Amino acid sequence: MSAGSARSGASRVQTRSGYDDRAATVDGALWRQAVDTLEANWEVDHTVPSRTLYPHQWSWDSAFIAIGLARVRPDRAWRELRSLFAAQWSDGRVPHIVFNPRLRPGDYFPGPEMWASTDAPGASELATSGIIQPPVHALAAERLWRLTGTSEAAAELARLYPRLVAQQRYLARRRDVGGGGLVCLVHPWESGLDNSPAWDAPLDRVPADAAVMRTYRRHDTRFVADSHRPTDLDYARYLALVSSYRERGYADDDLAGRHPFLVECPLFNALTAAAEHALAAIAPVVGADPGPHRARARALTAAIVDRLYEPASGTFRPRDLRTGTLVAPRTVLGLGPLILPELPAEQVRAVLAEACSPRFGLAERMSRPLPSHDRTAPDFEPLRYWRGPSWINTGWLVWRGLREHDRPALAAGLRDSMLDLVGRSGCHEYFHPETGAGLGSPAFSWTAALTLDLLQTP
Ligand code: 2M8
Repeated sequence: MSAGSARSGASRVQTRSGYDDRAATVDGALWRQAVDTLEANWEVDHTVPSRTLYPHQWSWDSAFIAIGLARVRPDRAWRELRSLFAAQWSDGRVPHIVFNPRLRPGDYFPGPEMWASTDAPGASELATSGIIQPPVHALAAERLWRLTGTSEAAAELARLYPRLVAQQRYLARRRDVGGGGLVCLVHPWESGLDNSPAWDAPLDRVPADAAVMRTYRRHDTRFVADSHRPTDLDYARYLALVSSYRERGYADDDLAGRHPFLVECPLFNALTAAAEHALAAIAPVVGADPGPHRARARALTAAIVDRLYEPASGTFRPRDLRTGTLVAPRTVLGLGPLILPELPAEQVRAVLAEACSPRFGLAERMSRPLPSHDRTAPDFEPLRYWRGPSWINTGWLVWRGLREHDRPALAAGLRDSMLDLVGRSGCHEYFHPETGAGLGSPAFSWTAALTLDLLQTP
């Protein structure tokens, strides 16, 4: 089915949820499916990424979800952000999972007992994880404000702004382990691209034995084939990293001296800089000075170019602080800096060349969806999670970057490809990068949310 046929059809639609459907003049079936997915995943004060696989609240999922809810239920979008930031720690970190106390133990692994967050100094009273995820929330707040602009929205923004600032301060002050002005990640889960080939080499040095997984019950492989998920050895290493961080109360002092996994990620850092741009836009609304946000965005952009760009290959790649080198794999993480408005022309050209190469296949008319990993690489795996499959959130970020740098034809090609994918296969978590078949959870919230945003942005 072509993009056009996937998106033709209904005029105004009546949704089961009673959501505002004024915008559904085209693309009706897709719109309705996305709206119904979000409705089904709504849980009191937040949206679960998936009822089966991820039944709690996740940090960057909530930001993407708020961007979609802004189109249909701005009240819920603000609620989503409010409930996430209610679990912010006193040092400013926003935990990557906020656990729902109403669920039973075993509904997700690793659950609250493994994280033991409430024992940590400065932690939230709510049970959470102790690690972070990319800070997409300021971007979501800015979008929400722009799309609504009501006095209620201004009040929400005023409440959220100091929390967003504290989140950025945590990243700048506690996580600059490398000393070059960038945020360092201490766990692959912090990147959001858990088993990306980018993390293979740094993760290899984390001592762990896959056999340890016999003592636990993985939750994910009850719902999804083993071959579509991280391996047991990956999980053993993920747990070893959680233990290492937890044992010091999730403190960030002396990470360089003791923590085995330390990486600077181009996507995470680009999103941190994008958050400063969003805060600069928000600041005047709440009576704050945008100047410092602009300065930090500029400094982060310069540090990303300085520390993560390799002129010889023309690529951005994560830096492994344990070796001081850039990792070898060319993954979708390297396209992330395109969202930076002040990315120098040379790097814009380089990222576009990488994206349009056979590795990622970006084009005005795309024959296959954007993969999460270089499809010409020997370790490209079309079914295994972040090692090849196509994801709507990373595609959406690249699409935003293309619009930012005034590439409307490429942006339209990518948008059509994403809408075609969801139109054909549904609101899946991820998609086969060759056939477009749906993979992972079949009712995944950020796919639904960002589909709404794509449909509303011609
Ligand atoms: C995936 O990660 C979680 C751990 O955080 C998992 O595999 O159990 C990732 O895709 C991550 O980016 C996402 O936020 C999370 C929930 O959708 O699932």
